[in-house]
Amino acid sequence: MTTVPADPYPFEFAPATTALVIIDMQRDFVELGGFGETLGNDVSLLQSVVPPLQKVLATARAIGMGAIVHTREGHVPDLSDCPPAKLTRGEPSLRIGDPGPKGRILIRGEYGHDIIDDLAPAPGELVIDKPGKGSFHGTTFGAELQARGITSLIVTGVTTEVCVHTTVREANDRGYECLVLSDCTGSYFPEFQKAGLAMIAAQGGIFGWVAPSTALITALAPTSMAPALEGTPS
Ligand code: C5J
Repeated sequence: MTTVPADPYPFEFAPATTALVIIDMQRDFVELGGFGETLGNDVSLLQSVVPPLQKVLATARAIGMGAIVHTREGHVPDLSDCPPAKLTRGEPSLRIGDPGPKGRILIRGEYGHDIIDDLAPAPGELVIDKPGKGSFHGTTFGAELQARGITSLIVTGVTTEVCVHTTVREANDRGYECLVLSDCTGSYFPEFQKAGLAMIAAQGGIFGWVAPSTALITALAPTSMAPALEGTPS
Protein backbone atom coordinates (compact mmCIF):
# COMPACT_ATOMS: atom_id res chain seq x y z
CA MET A 1 0.00 0.00 0.00
CA THR A 2 1.05 3.59 -0.65
CA THR A 3 0.31 6.24 1.96
CA VAL A 4 -0.19 9.95 1.19
CA PRO A 5 -0.37 12.57 3.95
CA ALA A 6 -3.82 14.06 3.47
CA ASP A 7 -6.71 15.85 5.10
CA PRO A 8 -8.40 14.58 7.29
CA TYR A 9 -5.92 11.67 7.73
CA PRO A 10 -3.45 9.70 5.58
CA PHE A 11 -4.89 8.22 2.37
CA GLU A 12 -3.86 4.61 1.71
CA PHE A 13 -4.17 3.04 -1.72
CA ALA A 14 -2.71 0.42 -4.02
CA PRO A 15 -1.63 2.05 -7.33
CA ALA A 16 -2.63 -1.07 -9.31
CA THR A 17 -6.26 -0.73 -8.20
CA THR A 18 -6.36 3.06 -8.43
CA ALA A 19 -7.44 5.28 -11.32
CA LEU A 20 -6.22 8.80 -12.00
CA VAL A 21 -9.35 10.66 -13.10
CA ILE A 22 -8.92 13.94 -14.98
CA ILE A 23 -12.22 15.76 -15.22
CA ASP A 24 -13.19 18.02 -18.14
CA MET A 25 -9.86 19.71 -18.92
CA GLN A 26 -11.53 20.86 -22.15
CA ARG A 27 -10.54 23.82 -24.31
CA ASP A 28 -13.91 25.50 -23.84
CA PHE A 29 -13.53 25.57 -20.05
CA VAL A 30 -9.79 26.23 -19.76
CA GLU A 31 -8.49 28.20 -22.74
CA LEU A 32 -8.51 31.91 -23.48
CA GLY A 33 -11.24 32.65 -26.02
CA GLY A 34 -13.30 29.61 -25.05
CA PHE A 35 -16.89 29.27 -23.84
CA GLY A 36 -15.88 29.73 -20.18
CA GLU A 37 -14.27 33.05 -20.93
CA THR A 38 -17.28 34.24 -22.99
CA LEU A 39 -19.32 33.80 -19.80
CA GLY A 40 -17.05 36.35 -18.09
CA ASN A 41 -14.92 33.85 -16.19
CA ASP A 42 -11.22 34.30 -15.41
CA VAL A 43 -9.79 31.17 -17.05
CA SER A 44 -6.33 31.75 -15.53
CA LEU A 45 -7.80 30.24 -12.36
CA LEU A 46 -8.27 26.97 -14.25
CA GLN A 47 -5.01 27.23 -16.20
CA SER A 48 -3.01 27.17 -12.96
CA VAL A 49 -4.09 23.53 -12.60
CA VAL A 50 -2.26 22.45 -15.76
CA PRO A 51 1.44 22.34 -14.69
CA PRO A 52 0.93 20.29 -11.50
CA LEU A 53 -1.56 18.05 -13.29
CA GLN A 54 0.95 17.37 -16.06
CA LYS A 55 3.38 16.14 -13.40
CA VAL A 56 0.76 13.91 -11.80
CA LEU A 57 -0.19 12.49 -15.20
CA ALA A 58 3.48 11.80 -16.01
CA THR A 59 3.90 10.07 -12.66
CA ALA A 60 0.78 7.94 -13.12
CA ARG A 61 1.98 6.91 -16.58
CA ALA A 62 5.50 6.15 -15.33
CA ILE A 63 4.39 3.90 -12.49
CA GLY A 64 1.66 2.19 -14.52
CA MET A 65 -1.28 3.24 -12.38
CA GLY A 66 -4.32 0.93 -12.62
CA ALA A 67 -6.12 3.25 -15.03
CA ILE A 68 -5.92 6.77 -16.39
CA VAL A 69 -9.30 8.26 -17.26
CA HIS A 70 -10.07 11.56 -18.97
CA THR A 71 -13.63 12.89 -19.02
CA ARG A 72 -15.33 15.42 -21.28
CA GLU A 73 -18.67 17.09 -20.62
CA GLY A 74 -20.74 17.39 -23.79
CA HIS A 75 -23.58 16.22 -25.97
CA VAL A 76 -24.31 14.50 -29.24
CA PRO A 77 -24.84 16.97 -32.13
CA ASP A 78 -28.67 16.63 -32.17
CA LEU A 79 -28.74 17.33 -28.40
CA SER A 80 -30.95 14.28 -27.81
CA ASP A 81 -28.93 13.52 -24.65
CA CYS A 82 -29.31 17.02 -23.23
CA PRO A 83 -32.30 17.42 -20.91
CA PRO A 84 -34.37 20.57 -21.54
CA ALA A 85 -33.63 21.63 -17.96
CA LYS A 86 -29.94 21.85 -18.81
CA LEU A 87 -30.46 23.36 -22.26
CA THR A 88 -32.80 26.17 -21.26
CA ARG A 89 -31.47 27.05 -17.78
CA GLY A 90 -30.54 30.70 -17.19
CA GLU A 91 -30.07 33.52 -19.66
CA PRO A 92 -26.60 32.98 -21.15
CA SER A 93 -25.55 34.75 -24.36
CA LEU A 94 -24.51 31.35 -25.73
CA ARG A 95 -26.36 28.09 -25.10
CA ILE A 96 -25.23 24.47 -25.46
CA GLY A 97 -25.17 23.69 -29.18
CA ASP A 98 -24.82 27.31 -30.30
CA PRO A 99 -21.86 28.23 -32.49
CA GLY A 100 -19.11 29.49 -30.15
CA PRO A 101 -15.56 30.72 -30.59
CA LYS A 102 -14.17 27.16 -30.70
CA GLY A 103 -17.08 25.38 -32.40
CA ARG A 104 -20.55 24.44 -31.20
CA ILE A 105 -20.69 24.78 -27.42
CA LEU A 106 -20.24 21.46 -25.55
CA ILE A 107 -20.86 19.33 -28.63
CA ARG A 108 -18.85 16.16 -29.11
CA GLY A 109 -16.41 16.37 -31.99
CA GLU A 110 -16.06 20.15 -31.82
CA TYR A 111 -12.62 21.67 -31.22
CA GLY A 112 -13.62 23.43 -27.99
CA HIS A 113 -15.12 20.24 -26.57
CA ASP A 114 -11.82 18.38 -26.73
CA ILE A 115 -9.11 18.13 -24.08
CA ILE A 116 -6.31 20.72 -24.07
CA ASP A 117 -3.11 19.70 -25.85
CA ASP A 118 -1.02 19.82 -22.64
CA LEU A 119 -3.09 16.98 -21.14
CA ALA A 120 -3.96 15.05 -24.31
CA PRO A 121 -4.90 11.43 -23.60
CA ALA A 122 -2.29 8.84 -24.60
CA PRO A 123 -3.20 5.67 -26.51
CA GLY A 124 -4.84 3.16 -24.17
CA GLU A 125 -6.13 5.76 -21.73
CA LEU A 126 -9.89 5.91 -21.28
CA VAL A 127 -11.86 8.92 -22.51
CA ILE A 128 -15.36 9.10 -21.05
CA ASP A 129 -17.89 11.41 -22.70
CA LYS A 130 -20.51 12.42 -20.17
CA PRO A 131 -23.74 14.34 -20.71
CA GLY A 132 -23.93 15.50 -17.10
CA LYS A 133 -21.76 16.85 -14.36
CA GLY A 134 -21.01 13.48 -12.75
CA SER A 135 -18.81 10.93 -14.51
CA PHE A 136 -21.07 7.95 -13.71
CA HIS A 137 -24.41 9.31 -14.95
CA GLY A 138 -25.18 8.19 -18.51
CA THR A 139 -21.70 6.72 -19.13
CA THR A 140 -19.71 3.49 -19.03
CA PHE A 141 -17.34 4.91 -16.39
CA GLY A 142 -18.53 2.64 -13.56
CA ALA A 143 -18.39 -0.47 -15.74
CA GLU A 144 -14.90 0.42 -17.00
CA LEU A 145 -13.64 0.87 -13.42
CA GLN A 146 -15.21 -2.42 -12.36
CA ALA A 147 -13.70 -4.27 -15.32
CA ARG A 148 -10.24 -3.08 -14.22
CA GLY A 149 -10.74 -3.88 -10.51
CA ILE A 150 -10.39 -0.23 -9.52
CA THR A 151 -11.31 0.61 -5.92
CA SER A 152 -9.69 4.04 -5.39
CA LEU A 153 -9.78 7.22 -7.43
CA ILE A 154 -7.37 10.15 -7.52
CA VAL A 155 -9.59 12.95 -8.76
CA THR A 156 -8.39 16.09 -10.56
CA GLY A 157 -9.72 18.60 -13.08
CA VAL A 158 -12.40 21.27 -13.29
CA THR A 159 -14.50 22.66 -11.92
CA THR A 160 -14.09 21.77 -8.28
CA GLU A 161 -17.59 22.56 -7.06
CA VAL A 162 -19.39 21.23 -10.15
CA CYS A 163 -18.07 18.22 -12.07
CA VAL A 164 -15.32 17.26 -9.64
CA HIS A 165 -17.70 17.38 -6.69
CA THR A 166 -20.51 15.56 -8.48
CA THR A 167 -18.14 12.80 -9.56
CA VAL A 168 -16.64 12.41 -6.07
CA ARG A 169 -20.11 12.25 -4.52
CA GLU A 170 -21.26 9.66 -7.07
CA ALA A 171 -18.07 7.65 -6.50
CA ASN A 172 -18.33 7.83 -2.72
CA ASP A 173 -21.88 6.47 -2.81
CA ARG A 174 -20.65 3.59 -4.98
CA GLY A 175 -17.92 2.66 -2.47
CA TYR A 176 -14.83 4.19 -4.10
CA GLU A 177 -12.16 5.83 -1.93
CA CYS A 178 -11.40 9.26 -3.43
CA LEU A 179 -8.34 11.45 -3.00
CA VAL A 180 -8.85 14.93 -4.48
CA LEU A 181 -5.68 16.86 -5.37
CA SER A 182 -6.05 20.45 -4.19
CA ASP A 183 -3.73 22.13 -6.72
CA CYS A 184 -4.90 19.91 -9.60
CA THR A 185 -8.53 21.00 -9.26
CA GLY A 186 -9.78 24.46 -10.14
CA SER A 187 -12.76 26.75 -9.98
CA TYR A 188 -13.62 30.10 -11.58
CA PHE A 189 -14.58 31.17 -8.03
CA PRO A 190 -11.78 31.12 -5.41
CA GLU A 191 -14.29 30.93 -2.57
CA PHE A 192 -15.89 27.84 -4.13
CA GLN A 193 -12.47 26.21 -4.57
CA LYS A 194 -11.75 26.65 -0.88
CA ALA A 195 -15.19 25.57 0.32
CA GLY A 196 -15.42 22.73 -2.20
CA LEU A 197 -12.22 21.13 -0.97
CA ALA A 198 -13.14 21.70 2.67
CA MET A 199 -16.50 19.98 2.13
CA ILE A 200 -14.83 16.81 0.85
CA ALA A 201 -12.58 16.30 3.88
CA ALA A 202 -14.99 17.61 6.55
CA GLN A 203 -16.64 15.34 9.11
CA GLY A 204 -13.84 12.79 9.05
CA GLY A 205 -13.69 12.66 5.24
CA ILE A 206 -17.39 12.60 4.42
CA PHE A 207 -16.68 12.36 0.67
CA GLY A 208 -12.97 11.56 0.71
CA TRP A 209 -9.49 12.99 1.23
CA VAL A 210 -7.68 16.13 0.04
CA ALA A 211 -3.92 16.54 -0.50
CA PRO A 212 -1.56 18.61 -2.66
CA SER A 213 -0.07 16.90 -5.71
CA THR A 214 3.44 17.07 -4.23
CA ALA A 215 2.33 14.75 -1.42
CA LEU A 216 1.08 12.19 -3.94
CA ILE A 217 4.14 12.44 -6.17
CA THR A 218 6.53 12.13 -3.23
CA ALA A 219 4.68 9.00 -2.09
CA LEU A 220 4.64 7.47 -5.59
CA ALA A 221 7.89 8.56 -7.17
CA PRO A 222 11.08 7.35 -5.59
CA THR A 223 14.18 9.19 -6.77
CA SER A 224 14.85 6.35 -9.22
CA MET A 225 11.86 7.62 -11.22
CA ALA A 226 13.32 11.08 -11.76
CA PRO A 227 14.29 10.40 -15.43
CA ALA A 228 10.68 9.51 -16.25
CA LEU A 229 9.57 12.93 -15.01
CA GLU A 230 12.25 14.95 -16.78
CA GLY A 231 10.81 17.52 -19.13
CA THR A 232 7.58 17.94 -17.19
CA PRO A 233 6.94 21.46 -15.88
CA SER A 234 8.31 22.34 -12.46
C1 C5J B 1 -17.67 21.35 -15.19
C2 C5J B 1 -19.29 23.09 -15.50
N1 C5J B 1 -16.85 20.57 -15.87
N2 C5J B 1 -18.77 23.86 -14.54
N3 C5J B 1 -18.68 21.94 -15.88
O1 C5J B 1 -17.51 21.55 -14.00
O2 C5J B 1 -20.31 23.42 -16.05
